[in-house]
Amino acid sequence: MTEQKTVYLADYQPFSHIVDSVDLTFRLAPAATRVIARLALRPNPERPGRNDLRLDGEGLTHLSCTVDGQPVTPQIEGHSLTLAAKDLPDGPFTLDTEVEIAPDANTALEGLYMSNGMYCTQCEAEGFRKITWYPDRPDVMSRFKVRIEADLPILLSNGNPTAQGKGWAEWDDPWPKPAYLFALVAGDLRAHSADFTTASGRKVALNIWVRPGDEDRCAYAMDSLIRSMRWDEQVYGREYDLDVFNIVAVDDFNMGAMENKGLNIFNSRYVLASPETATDDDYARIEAIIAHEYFHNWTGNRITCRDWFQLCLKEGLTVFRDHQFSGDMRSAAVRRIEDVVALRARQFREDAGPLAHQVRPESFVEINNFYTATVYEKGAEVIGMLKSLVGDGGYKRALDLYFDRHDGDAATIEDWLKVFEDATDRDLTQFKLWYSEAGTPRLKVEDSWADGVYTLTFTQKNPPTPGQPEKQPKVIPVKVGLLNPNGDEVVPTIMLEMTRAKQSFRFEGLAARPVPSILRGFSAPVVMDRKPVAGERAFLLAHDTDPFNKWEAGRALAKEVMAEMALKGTPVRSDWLDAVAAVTFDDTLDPAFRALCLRLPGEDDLAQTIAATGRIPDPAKIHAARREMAGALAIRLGEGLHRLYKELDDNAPFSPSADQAGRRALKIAALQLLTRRDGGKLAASAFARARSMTEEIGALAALLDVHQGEKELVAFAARWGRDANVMDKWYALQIASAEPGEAAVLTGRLLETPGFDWKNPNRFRTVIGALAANHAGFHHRSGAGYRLVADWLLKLDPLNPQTASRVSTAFETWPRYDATRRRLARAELDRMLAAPGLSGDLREMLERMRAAG
Ligand code: B3K
Ligand code: ZN
Repeated sequence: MTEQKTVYLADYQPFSHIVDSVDLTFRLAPAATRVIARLALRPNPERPGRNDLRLDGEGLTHLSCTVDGQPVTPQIEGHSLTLAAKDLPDGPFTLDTEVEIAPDANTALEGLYMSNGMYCTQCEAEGFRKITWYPDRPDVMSRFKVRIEADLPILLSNGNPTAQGKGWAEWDDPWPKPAYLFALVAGDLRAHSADFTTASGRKVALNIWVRPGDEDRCAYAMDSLIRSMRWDEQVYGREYDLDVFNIVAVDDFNMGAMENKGLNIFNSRYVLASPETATDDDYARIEAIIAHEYFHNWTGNRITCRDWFQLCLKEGLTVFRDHQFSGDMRSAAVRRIEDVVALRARQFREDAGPLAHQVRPESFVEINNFYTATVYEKGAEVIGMLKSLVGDGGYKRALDLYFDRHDGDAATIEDWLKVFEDATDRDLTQFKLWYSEAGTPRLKVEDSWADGVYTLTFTQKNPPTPGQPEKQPKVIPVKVGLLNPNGDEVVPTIMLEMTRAKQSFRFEGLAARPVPSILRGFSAPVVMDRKPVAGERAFLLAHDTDPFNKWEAGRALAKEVMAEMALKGTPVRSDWLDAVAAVTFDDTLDPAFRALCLRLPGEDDLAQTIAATGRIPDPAKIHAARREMAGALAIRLGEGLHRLYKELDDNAPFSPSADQAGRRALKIAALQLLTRRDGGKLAASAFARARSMTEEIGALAALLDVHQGEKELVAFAARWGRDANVMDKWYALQIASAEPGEAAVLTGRLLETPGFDWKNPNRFRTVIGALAANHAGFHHRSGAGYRLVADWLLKLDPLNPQTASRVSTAFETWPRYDATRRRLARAELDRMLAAPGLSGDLREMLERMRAAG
């Protein structure tokens, strides 16, 4: 069991010693790997007096320890090794330790572990302590040299290779780094290789390492890497700084990928792609994650975090950078819409529930529980606002200063904000509240028109969150444009800067009362409250020049209609149907954008919206309303839908380009609606003719949606049964389209299928995640969904606490439902909490969720 201890930001103290260098030798063996470490240490002048040396270590079999060659007997207690100050030299000294670890018994996938016969590591946040005794904290940066001994063909670590022979290899990383960026990989791997020459002429060897047979599925990841490297040079002036850059694909991995210096380790799902196996969404995700991890080389590795409370310093910024990159590579408008959809689905949901926390938390029990949508996605939004406030030029000056001033540092949010203050002369005291106060602000918008003056009045409310009952007004950049009644833009986008609880802005010189387009580009992560003005949303969907707000108008209208249907049982509204029809058949619009407009709001999203207005969402009614809307839309779009489908169903050779992906998205959206009318004829033939995974999965989804597709499911499994990452789609799709009352049973059955490897994080997350995402199924009033998820969390937790803990967020919305559902969910939370031997990871999450009622 993990030690349960709360850590506080306020308690930060620099480490007692400086680690000038680290020399590691690994003698790899599955059950008994020897780790020999030599640390060059000296007292840290920032910590006056003589201090004990306390190193972290977890699950290590301690073998020996010497100081300057003399055996010493350290005190080993809990998860630390301590050498008393009196036994240590007052100047530089060498500490040698030797431990043994068992990678093959490591099911938590943190530290050094094995995946399909290959050794690999995951050290962020605190996994290095499972490898050797070390000050496992990000502000201790040191120069690492590594020697690996193993009877395996490929032996990799960070930095540059310096020497190798049969059964051994040596690596040297010239850049000081914290231990969480350490990595080691050893196995029988094949490379997909390429070269890159940096702007200043440095030659870099690029390799993507995969299992034999997967080499031909790496081209897109490699192409994404090369584009990322170029982009970071061009946009941020950041060059790569080693002779090699290695990426390794691993099948058992707790998250997406990891930015280890010079040796990124990836979940194989986010590397391997071919048209037959990867959907367009997979391609986009691979591009984004490859870029994200690469961008960390500067924002995370060269400049790291002082402590884990500063996690958003590297994650928020790196997400912001990968969003910018994807926007430049693809349609920026479509990317922005997708990012906001994800932000609302994950971060707004988190912010509205018992797990709400600050972008920079001030305390934690298990740091792995804070790799959240708030730290990542809201962290990125906060930077987007900062950029809007200081302008593109100010942003560039601030970032240049950041890299200049802090290269080689372990920095803080204060350091980050200071470069903006120094580069732009702006006081960011109030802005900093975005980092220290949790919760999604609500922005009420009212307008008036009198004597030729148009006035917009904004009121902000910052709702209470756990531990933060009172909030202060925030700085909110509100980008606004105004349209005149015939649809022309009369005031192009301007930024209104809101700093008080209530504020009005006046517009003069307008001939008629304008229609406002507010929060263009989603300029702040807030929920906008605006009483629907008849016809305004349909008008904006037709005329807004800001693509985000154009889409947003349609989305808001759809949500309004769906909420009325679910709450009052009203029929589908024809103004919504007409507005969507107009966009669907507007050939002047980007197909990807039209596909987004055809996508109905999610059921969980609607439940959240309903709950936020103090009402109780009924999952069954929301589900029925959504289906009814889809059915009505299929009828309203009529024959035009068929024409559209035919028109998009061309024979162009496959390309993963955003353009083609957009056409495919619209084609599949059309197919899914058509299937509601023809009972599946077209979809069955589309499945048979599919030339890409996007088409194959799109047709299958359409069939399952109307309870067809049995034959196709069998064919899919026969074809892809040996490819676990592809089969994940097969599992997810079935659970997603299961009837609410059957979803849990089906999920249980799939988990129990012989050969289904639920211990693999991808499998577990896919299947349980699909049930959690089947809103009406997970929240079914029988309680079967809650029970099944709880059973499986309890089963996984002893093996892999991190993944169990992450998946437990399925329960984070429980307080928003009716008394019966709340009672059922609470009982499951209590049952899990009472389980003996619960991990610290899962316990912290369950306790925080349980505290909500
Ligand atoms: N930095 C890693 C995440 C580590 C998660 C540790 N539980 C991946 C990323 O954000 O790029
Ligand atoms: Zn990251």
